[in-house]
Amino acid sequence: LEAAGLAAFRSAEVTDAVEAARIEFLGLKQGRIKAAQERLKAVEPSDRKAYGQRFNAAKKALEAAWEAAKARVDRPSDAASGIDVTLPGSPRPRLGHRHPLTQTADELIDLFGRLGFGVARGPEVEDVFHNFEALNIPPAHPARDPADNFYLSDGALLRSQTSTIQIRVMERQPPPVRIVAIGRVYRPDEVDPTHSFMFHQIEGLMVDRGITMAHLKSTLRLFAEGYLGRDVKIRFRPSFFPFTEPSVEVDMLWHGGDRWVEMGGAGMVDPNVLRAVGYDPDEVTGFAFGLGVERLCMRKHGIDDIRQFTLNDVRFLSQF
Ligand code: FA5
Repeated sequence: LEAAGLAAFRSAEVTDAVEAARIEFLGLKQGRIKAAQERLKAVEPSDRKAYGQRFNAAKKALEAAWEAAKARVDRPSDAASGIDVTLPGSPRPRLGHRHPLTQTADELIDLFGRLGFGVARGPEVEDVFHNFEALNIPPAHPARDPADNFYLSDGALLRSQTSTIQIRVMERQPPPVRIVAIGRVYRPDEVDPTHSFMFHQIEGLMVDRGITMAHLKSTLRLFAEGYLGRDVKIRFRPSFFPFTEPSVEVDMLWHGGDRWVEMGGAGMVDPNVLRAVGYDPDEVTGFAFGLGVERLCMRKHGIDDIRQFTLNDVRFLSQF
């Protein structure tokens, strides 16, 4: 009896099995120990002492085995929990970090912050008024073409440029204004190493009395030197945007490179735009610019394909 009981408690690996063994051997009503105790009455008086001693020892041993089994299943052994404590410690998990574009955005905001620019935001789902109308883009203008925009419904679309934020900021506050805004924009462009259907722009806007192209150029030069280094050159090429007049394309050349690279557009805020938000173009003037964030990041880090930013390849991401 004792040997059978000990074996039952030792082999029990879960609480239910321990309890089953307890009931079989130590149960107060039908347990085998109880039955053995009953049999004590029938033992010849001469043998009773020896039988009693043997009985007590067995009972004690089984009770101890029960306690041990309970302790064992309550706190599973390392083997039962699948942990091998004899293995060497695992290597420290590698720390993640922010996406290169997030790092770039933070850096740009910091640089413009030092030039006195605050930060603005605007919605990615825009209405036709903020994306076109207030930006002096009339209804028949080709920039509104459904083939060049992601329309969601009749009056709503995914913004195609961060210039929408210029309007939202000026609607909210009177001049002077000095802000930058970074955000996603969407265009059904064909994807290639330098074009994506979703990318980021950093928009800048400064409106005050007496703002000129000279302020625009020196702001962008200070920014370019801060971001890419002292030896960077910037160049303005005449261009056209409905919301600026005059308008320029901003090119940059650096580190003795042999090629000017287009970074974005800029210009003096068109008087029609100032009027659309209730500013008086006879009182204030302003400049605005919009630069491609991916392009800036790619130039700085020598990234040759814009698709890398969204592939989520850790071998790429871990380099930043
Ligand atoms: C604009 O979007 C104007 N809103 C910029 C502007 C702002 C002009 C304020 C005047 C005043 P543009 O379409 O050229 O301009 O785009 C600006 C920059 O965004 C480009 O120079 C380029 O760096 C980036 N860009 C444009 N299309 C893509 C694309 N498909 N993928 C990645 N970057 C792009």
